[in-house]
Amino acid sequence: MQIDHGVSRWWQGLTVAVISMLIAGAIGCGDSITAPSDPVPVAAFDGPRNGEFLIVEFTGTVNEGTLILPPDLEGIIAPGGSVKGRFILDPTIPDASPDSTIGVYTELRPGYGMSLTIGGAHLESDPHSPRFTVQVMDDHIFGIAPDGMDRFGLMSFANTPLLPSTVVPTVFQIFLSDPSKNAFDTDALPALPLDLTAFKGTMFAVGRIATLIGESPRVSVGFDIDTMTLVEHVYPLTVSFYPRSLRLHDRSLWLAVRLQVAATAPSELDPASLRLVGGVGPSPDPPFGRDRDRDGILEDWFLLFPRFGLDPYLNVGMHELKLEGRLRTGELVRGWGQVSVRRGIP
Ligand SMILES: [Ca+2]
Ligand SMILES: [Ca+2]
Repeated sequence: MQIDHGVSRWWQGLTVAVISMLIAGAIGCGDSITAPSDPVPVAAFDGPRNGEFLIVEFTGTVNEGTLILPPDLEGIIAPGGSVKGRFILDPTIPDASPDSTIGVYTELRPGYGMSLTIGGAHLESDPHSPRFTVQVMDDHIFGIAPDGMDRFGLMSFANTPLLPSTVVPTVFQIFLSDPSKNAFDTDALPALPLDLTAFKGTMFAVGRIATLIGESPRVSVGFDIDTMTLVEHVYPLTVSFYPRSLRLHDRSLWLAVRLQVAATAPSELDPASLRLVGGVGPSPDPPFGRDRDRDGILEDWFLLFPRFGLDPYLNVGMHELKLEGRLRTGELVRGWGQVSVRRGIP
């Protein structure tokens, strides 16, 4: 939804004085937030609610290896079928292994993990309680590599059923292997996407979904990885709304938003790119900032969003409103802030 230009002119009369009153809490901030309602479920592979993350997509092909399918997936997955998936990881997560030849980056927070559409079937890391590990081997010596190997591994140990079947694969993994040991020089998380030419060759860029032997019903599907693409680098945004309590159909012209960008100064943000609840853009007036420590860098930004534009998205109760935009360098910023909504003014 775009904001009409005639509406934009309403903003021209707003002065810094008004915004200052707002920031000082002089108007509209009297209502406290009521108890939060049930937490909003994490959207499947839209990423975590509050964290920095990368979204990397891959494509591939079901290979000619062992194929075991439960009856309800017969004909839905077949050799040569297409594979498309993504993984979501935090590029700042620390290495849990002191061994300098292997990096172990384990994610238990909701929203991280990987997903896969294979033929007509779909699988994801558990969106609420993932057990997702990224493994980076650099000249690492282990069972199948007595002379050492470089390898990038993705492993998801807690998964949803492989829909439309009820089978839950315990094994959901991807390995990009380089026996020449040239792919990595350290066990640090590499820049993504990876150059797959470093891993090309028979069985050097493969994935598998499977149940463990003894689990029933059984599934085992192997696939080759053909491409890898970085889709987004997302930074969290801290968002607060003023006022924090709204009435439906309020005649107020605006809702003020205070925002902070983690890991970067808000001046790196492109204010015109911001969209509230997916479609409402801010006033074109320059954001008003606050320099708490008087070092010349604004820590907070205040922007105004047209209040009436939000009504189609609101009903009575607690809401977490999403604010999304881009840094001037192109990365996505995303955050949620709470407002409570009361019945409309008659
Ligand atoms: Ca290590
Ligand atoms: Ca190496």
